[in-house]
Amino acid sequence: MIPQWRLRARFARELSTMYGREVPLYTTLVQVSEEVNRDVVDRDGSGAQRLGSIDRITAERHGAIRVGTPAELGQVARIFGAFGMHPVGFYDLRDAGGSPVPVISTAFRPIDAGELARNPFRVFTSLLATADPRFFTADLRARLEMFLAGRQLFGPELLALADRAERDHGLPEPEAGRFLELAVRAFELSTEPVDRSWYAELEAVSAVAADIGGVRGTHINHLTPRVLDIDELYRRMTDRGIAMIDEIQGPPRWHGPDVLLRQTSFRALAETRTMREADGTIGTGSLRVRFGEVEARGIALTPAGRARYDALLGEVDRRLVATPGGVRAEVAAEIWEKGLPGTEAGLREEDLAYFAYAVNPGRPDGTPPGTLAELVDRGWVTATPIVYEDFLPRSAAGIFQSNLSGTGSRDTTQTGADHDQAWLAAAMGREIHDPFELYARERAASVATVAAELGIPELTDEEHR
Ligand code: OOG
Ligand code: NI
Repeated sequence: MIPQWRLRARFARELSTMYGREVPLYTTLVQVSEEVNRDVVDRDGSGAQRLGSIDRITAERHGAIRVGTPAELGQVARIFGAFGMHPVGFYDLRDAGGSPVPVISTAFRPIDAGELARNPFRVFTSLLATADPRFFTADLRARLEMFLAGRQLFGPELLALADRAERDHGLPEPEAGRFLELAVRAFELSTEPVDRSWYAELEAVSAVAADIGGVRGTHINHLTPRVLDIDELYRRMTDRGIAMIDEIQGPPRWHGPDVLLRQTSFRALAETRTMREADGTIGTGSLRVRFGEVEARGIALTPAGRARYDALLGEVDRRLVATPGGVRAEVAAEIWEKGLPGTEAGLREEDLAYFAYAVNPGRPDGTPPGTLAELVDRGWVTATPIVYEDFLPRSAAGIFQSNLSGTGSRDTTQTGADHDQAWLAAAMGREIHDPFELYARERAASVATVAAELGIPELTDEEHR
């Protein structure tokens, strides 16, 4: 029996091979990321691995896909469920940032610490909001939903193997190999001709709507390796003459600990595609739908830390409006120095970030103190940061937007369709986990272990609530 985590690791590896074959610039991105990671480990030693082992980081990827209907999303959930990847978090990109995208999203990923350490593969998954009248007129919506209802993204054999793997927590060979082959193929770019006028009609609303509803398949639209120094990666890619998007999304470079997530990407490349013309003849055209992204991950923030992050972003925006010509990265770094503690200890003391606790093998003798803060201060217990495993709505919108050819159109006199997390969960028939709860659970479990080992039954992470 091949356990789910091995299936997941193979899935990530095989998708990466497929994507690298089809989008060679992605392979360059992976190579440069690996070079940077080696250099950072040489430079910083074990400190470089404070947020995950180099083995985890080298294998670490996220991908993104987009689907058109709740039924398709439900099938995606079954396939990812087979790999031990569960929906976490809710992202509404219809209002995020300057040019809105007609999707709501979640991310499929492992949810417990052991599984994440084995292989953290995650897929950001977006559902087209066909019912949102700001984007789709009643007529276009009806034709779009008809088109979507008539396609099949995943065949019965793939889905049956997925259900079996999820139920049995793995698959024997040769079924495992067959399952992986079908799963990878389902996320390749289809070679079927694209109906040019249908695609163009949707593109006028949003390039994302066309990418989802203008074709008869889904596809991985980017894969993202993890890098330990994203500023250095950005420099090296630019030195090679590769045009990256203008900015690194997320927190600025600063002297304090890495928190949350920083991302950047190269723009989608024009790829030749076969097109069906209005008169039925087959021609060629070119579409920009696949790109490459890279990310650096930091410490997961608590709700208070996240509120602080959002407030700091707002302050950066206001300052840039008030003083035009400012460089975002510089303004942001300056605001961050004042707005966020510059050390892990500071983040912990203000309960802005999550840490996992463990008894220090070299702890002192005597009677341990009774609070987590004192236990850490006096060397009884270590606090290791918990990695942020999720996404950021504003960064995600930025990644989407930087890859859109036009701004699309939106009727702002209409009221948006009411799609919240509960709606999305019901649409796919699965619970959506709350990221904060997952991090809090990991912290609480670590504290419970410390309490048991040190014989302090009353010790909890209460001081952090
Ligand atoms: C997803 C964009 C979001 C990220 O890393 O924030 C994303 C998409 O383009 O479909 O992947
Ligand atoms: Ni991404």
